[in-house]
Amino acid sequence: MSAMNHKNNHRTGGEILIDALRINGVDRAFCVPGESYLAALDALHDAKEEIELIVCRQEGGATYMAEAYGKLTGKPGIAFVTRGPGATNASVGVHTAFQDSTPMILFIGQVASDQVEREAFQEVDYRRMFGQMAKWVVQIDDVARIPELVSQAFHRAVNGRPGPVVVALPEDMLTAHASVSDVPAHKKVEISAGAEQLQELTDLLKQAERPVVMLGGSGWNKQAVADVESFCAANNLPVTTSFRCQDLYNNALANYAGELGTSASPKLLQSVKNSDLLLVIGARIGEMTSAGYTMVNIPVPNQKLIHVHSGAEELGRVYYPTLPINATMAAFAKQLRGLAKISSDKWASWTAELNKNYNDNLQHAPIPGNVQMGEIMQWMRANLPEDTIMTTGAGNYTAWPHRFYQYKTFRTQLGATNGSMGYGVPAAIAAKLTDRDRTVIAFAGDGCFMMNGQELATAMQYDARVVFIVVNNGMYGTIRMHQERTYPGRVSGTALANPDFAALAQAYGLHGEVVENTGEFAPAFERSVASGKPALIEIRIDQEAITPKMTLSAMREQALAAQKG
Ligand SMILES: Cc1ncc(C[n+]2csc(CCOP(=O)(O)OP(=O)(O)O)c2C)c(N)n1
Ligand SMILES: [Mg+2]
Repeated sequence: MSAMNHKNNHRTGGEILIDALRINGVDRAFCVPGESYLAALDALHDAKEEIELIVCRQEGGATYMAEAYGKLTGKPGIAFVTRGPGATNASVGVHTAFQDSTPMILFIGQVASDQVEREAFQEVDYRRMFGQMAKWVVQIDDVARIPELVSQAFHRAVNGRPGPVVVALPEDMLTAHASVSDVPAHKKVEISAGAEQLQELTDLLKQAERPVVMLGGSGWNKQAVADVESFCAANNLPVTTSFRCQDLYNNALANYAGELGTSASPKLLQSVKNSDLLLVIGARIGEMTSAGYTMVNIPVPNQKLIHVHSGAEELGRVYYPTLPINATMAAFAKQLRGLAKISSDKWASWTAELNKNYNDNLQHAPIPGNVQMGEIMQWMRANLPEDTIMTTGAGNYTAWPHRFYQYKTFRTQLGATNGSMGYGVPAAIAAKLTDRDRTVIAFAGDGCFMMNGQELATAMQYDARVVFIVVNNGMYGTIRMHQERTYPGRVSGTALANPDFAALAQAYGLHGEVVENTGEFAPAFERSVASGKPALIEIRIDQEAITPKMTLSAMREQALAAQKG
C-alpha cells in the first residue's frame, strides 16, 4: 500500500494501527501474544505479506530482538506485548534501547477504558511505569487519533537523540471503529553543523598537538561511517570508539587507537587523559566509556572538547564543551568529509604511538586450562567474513570479542551498553532474520545464555542460522571477580550448576558441539556452519581464567595481601 492511500472506510482500531505501521515502513514485528491486543494481531493477519510477525518465547527476548533490529537498520524496532506481566517482562529491552539511543516502539495491550483505575486484571499505568525508561509514553484513548499519535511515536523514536517509545492500546479502543485518514510516513530530520562551527572546529584542530577522536552512540549508517573514516584517515587523527561501538571505525586502519569500555587498555585511557583536544562524535562519554567518569574531568575537561550529538540536551550535560555541535551523524559526517585537509605533522608520532598500543593490546597471553580463548579469537579474526555480526550480553567473557576481535565494517557489533545480560542470544536471532546472508555469532556466558536461552526455539522456528557460542566457566564470573577483589575467598551467590548446553541445543533441534581444547574449536565451528541449521558451541573454559590477563586465585591473593598489609 502506498503512503498516499488515504483510506476513509470504516476500520477497527487494530486495522488503523497496522495500516499506520505499513505506511511507516515496518516490515517485521516481534511479539508474545496477549488477549489484550487480539484486534491488532487480527489486523496483522491481513498484513502478513508486508509485516512478518515473529512470535517469541518471552517478552524480554521480543524487545531485545526489536532493539537489535533498530540498531541494525536505523528504523524503529517494533514489539507487541500484553499488559501487566507482558509489559514488565518487556521492560529490559526498553531500558536497553534508552541507554543505547535505539529507535524502538513498544505496543502494549491495555485494560478496557471502563475498567481503568480499578486495578483491573493486569492493569498498570504505563506512563508512570515507563516514565524514566522510555523517551515518550502515550496511551491512545481515542481510536480516531491512532494515525496522529502513531506518527508522533515514529517521529519521536527516530529524531533528536533516538530512543524507545511506549504506546498503550486499550482493548476497547482497538475494537472500536472510526473513519479516519492515514498520515504519510514519518520524516527523519538531518541536522547539520553551522558554517561558523565548522570553522571553529578547523581552528581548534589546527591548534592541537595531541588530538583524539571518539566515535559512539546511535544514528549512524554506512555512508556516515565511510565519511568519518575518510576525514580521520585524511588527517591521520587517532580514533577511539566508545563502549560497544567498536564497529564505527575500521579497526584495521593505521590510525585506529582502540576501544574505550570495559576492556580499554590502560595506556589508551592515559593517552585520552593527556590529549589536548577531544572530538567526540555521537558518544555521550558515559560511565563505561570513561573508566567510571575518571577519564575526562567533570564538569570542565582539561582538554578542549568538541562535542557533537544529535540530542541538544546531551551537550553540556556532564562535560562543559568548548564547541558544542547539535547535528545528526549522517549530516555531520558528510560535512567533515568536505573539510579541507589539515596538516597532521604535529600529531603523526602521537597517532602512530596510539595505534601501536592498540596493536600491542591485540596480543594475548596464555590462560590456565586447555582452551586458549586468545587463539580462538585469533582464528576468528583471520577466518570470519568481514561483515560477520558479533553479539554479546554482559559478563567477563565479553572481554574476548571486545579486545581480541577486529570490527571492520559498520554494524558488525551488537551489544547492550546498559550491560544487560541475556542480550546476545535474541539480538543475534533478530540480526540473522534481518540479514540472512551474513554470518551471525552470539557470544554468551553460561549465566548470560540462560537468561534468554529459550529463544533457541525462536531461532529454530524461523530458521535463523546463528552460531551461539557459550563460554562456560560455571559461574557468574564478573560478580565472582568483584567478590574475590572485595571479599576474597567468600564466594556467595555466584556459583552455577549448568545443563549440558550442547544436549540442550540438540533438544531444541539445533546442531550442538562441545569444545574442551583449543584445537577443537575451528572444526566445531565449521561443522556448525555446515550443519544447515542454527548451532550452539559450548566452550568449557577454566574457572581460573577469569580475565585475559589475570587468574582468579591471583586476584584473591592480592586482595588478601592488601587486607593484611
Ligand atoms: C540482567 C542482568 N542481571 C545481572 C547483571 C549483573 N551481572 C553482570 S555480569 C554478570 C555475570 C555474567 O555471567 P556469565 O554470563 O556466566 O559471564 P562470565 O562473567 O562468567 O564470563 C552478572 C550477574 C547484569 N549485568 N544484567
Ligand atoms: Mg560464566
